[in-house]
Amino acid sequence: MDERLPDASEATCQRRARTLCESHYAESVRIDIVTIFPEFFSVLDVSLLGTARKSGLIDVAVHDLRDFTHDRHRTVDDTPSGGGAGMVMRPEPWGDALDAILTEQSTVIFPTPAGSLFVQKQARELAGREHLIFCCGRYEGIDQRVIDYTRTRAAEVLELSIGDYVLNGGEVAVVAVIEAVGRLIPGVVGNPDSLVEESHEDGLLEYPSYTKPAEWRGLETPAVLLGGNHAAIAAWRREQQLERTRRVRPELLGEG
Ligand code: 6GU
Repeated sequence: MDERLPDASEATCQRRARTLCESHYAESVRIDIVTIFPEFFSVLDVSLLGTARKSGLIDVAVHDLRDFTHDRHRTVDDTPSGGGAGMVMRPEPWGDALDAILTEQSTVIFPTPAGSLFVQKQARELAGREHLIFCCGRYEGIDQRVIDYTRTRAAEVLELSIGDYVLNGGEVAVVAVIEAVGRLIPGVVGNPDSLVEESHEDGLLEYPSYTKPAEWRGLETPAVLLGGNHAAIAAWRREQQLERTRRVRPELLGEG
């Protein structure tokens, strides 16, 4: 059967388009998540990412870390060596979970407030990987030997933070990273043009947007946007990007 016939499913067409024009991207991106709160990740069933999963562009599996424990209480944590507050996740369940999931092609991500800052450039890099594993720590973190051991087994290991504040665990951060990465996988966002003029894509914040009506509650849409002069509109938007970035995030311009 000629696979170009219109009865090929939309997913098949999208996969083929990706294979043809973006040959460095895998057929489908596989994502494994290890967590003690699998139910947290039901959010990945909805919206854009839910659609991408149903169409086979992203293949997500969520694993319960407690399934890799061997004691009656399904223990995952213990007191910190050397003393101190809180609890640390024991290495054994993590080792067994990663043994079951990891390959030499895997990129393994440990979300932690002690990691390097996750930024758009990294989202673009991760969108080109074929297998991502997210290891969600809770409590005071995971025994460091898990991360050090995994570095000897995986293609790459990253410790990533999503910002300078503390969350109770990596789950919310992982949802944020998966959304940022997932929308850059070819075929996930219907119109790829909408990925171009966004905040952070060119190192600047996005310009302000307006739609109809031209006047609302006494507030006018800037006249330049209604004049049809495309060069003038592009110049105005660039100016707005620079003004906004300088005001809100001067460090992005090296002016911090
Ligand atoms: Cl990745 N994890 C936790 N627990 N807190 C964070 C974070 C990650 N990024 C910022 N705060």
